Amino acid sequence: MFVVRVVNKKLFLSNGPSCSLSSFKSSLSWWSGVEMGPPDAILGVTEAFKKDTSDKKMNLSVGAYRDDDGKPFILPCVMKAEEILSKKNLDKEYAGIAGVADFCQAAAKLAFGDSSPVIKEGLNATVQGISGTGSLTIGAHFLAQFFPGVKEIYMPTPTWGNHIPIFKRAGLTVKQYRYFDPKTCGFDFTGALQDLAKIPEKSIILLHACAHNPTGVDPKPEQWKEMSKVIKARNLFPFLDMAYQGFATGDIDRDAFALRMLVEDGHQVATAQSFAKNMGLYGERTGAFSVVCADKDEVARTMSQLKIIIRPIYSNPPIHGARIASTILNDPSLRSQWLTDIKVMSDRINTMRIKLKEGLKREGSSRSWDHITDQIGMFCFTGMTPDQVERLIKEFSVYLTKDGRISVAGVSSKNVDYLAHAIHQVTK
Ligand code: CBA
Repeated sequence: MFVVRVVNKKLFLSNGPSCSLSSFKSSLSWWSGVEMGPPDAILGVTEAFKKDTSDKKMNLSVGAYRDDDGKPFILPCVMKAEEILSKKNLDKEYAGIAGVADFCQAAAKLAFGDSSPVIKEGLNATVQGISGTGSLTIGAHFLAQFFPGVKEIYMPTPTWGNHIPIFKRAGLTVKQYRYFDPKTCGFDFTGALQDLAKIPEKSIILLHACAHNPTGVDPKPEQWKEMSKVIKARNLFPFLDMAYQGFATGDIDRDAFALRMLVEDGHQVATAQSFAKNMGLYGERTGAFSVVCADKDEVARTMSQLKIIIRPIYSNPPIHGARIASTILNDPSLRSQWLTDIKVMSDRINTMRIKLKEGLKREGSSRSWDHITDQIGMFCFTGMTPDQVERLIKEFSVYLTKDGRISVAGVSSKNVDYLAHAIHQVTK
């Protein structure tokens, strides 16, 4: 066996001559068969944006809130929570495998509601996750291992691109149901109901709890109720991705309607929460996965298995974001500041929707852009084609995903007119 040492970029093998790393033949490398992968459909756009030198450039790809100066926004409630935390001189010890306990309980209460029987009777098995993505991943692995029905998950068409690999990699088969109607740029209620009614019994259905990504189109409460009936009739297991609570309507309780209604209807649900958007804790990676159990014994058994899933992946989650979120959620005055902060963000997004629509009219666009103001949440699914998107990027330095989605949260009163002009130029 060779002993390999690298000194000054030279590779030394104890039983042979030394050779330079740069002259190392690629055919001899372990990694010569690694093919170049495509850039991420969403995060890859930001990489291209960064290289653009235009002073007019706009990054409307990733769902990240910006203030009206186009700057990242630290929520005032988060700044106050950080002050409180720094005065506490807390240590940096590991959290338990399931995360910061106060945070987990506060997150579950936020999703299900304080008065929910799930909370009152302690029927939630909740663990902290690495933001929404990590929480979905824990859930996906749990379902892949323990879901007693069909190991198939049905997702809306379209859905957030990352849903598909998250669930596939966990071992579930990913299938789809109709959701968005390109003709109306709205919810395809009839198509969705027809498809749900055909899903094999005892399968899993993925639902966006609110502010559907990428379409910005949510079912109305009465449509949710109809869907709940079909989900019940087919005996499906609903898994709700709740990445935008507060961002759809500016009201955290209204945005929890679908989840709470499903629970009231007797569905045993799972949910993945993210605090990236509604607390602006993007890089802190703060989230939670909850699954509703029948009794406390089931909760204990489920918690034990969730911990077994988490331990080999990352042992235990980061503590800082969870402490911030828990401080905000558990302190009445910070919590009310948070509700104001959310409203500020969602109101600004709505103002940008109105201004963009007005701008397109002013530009002379004869198209209907009503969906810009009808859709909700961070995104607008504009209906632009991939060719039009390409022109927007190349000719106007306006960066967005190929599916025509724009993050309205990235538009400001300073560039909304430029955006309207650019969109009109490529769509007229
Ligand atoms: N679920 C949905 C429906 C999402 O849109 C996102 C974020 C997440 C995960 C989960 P996180 O792990 O950061 O908590 O979010 N989606 C994006 O905002 C972006 O953050 C988006 O632009 O689509 C992303 O990662 O793609």
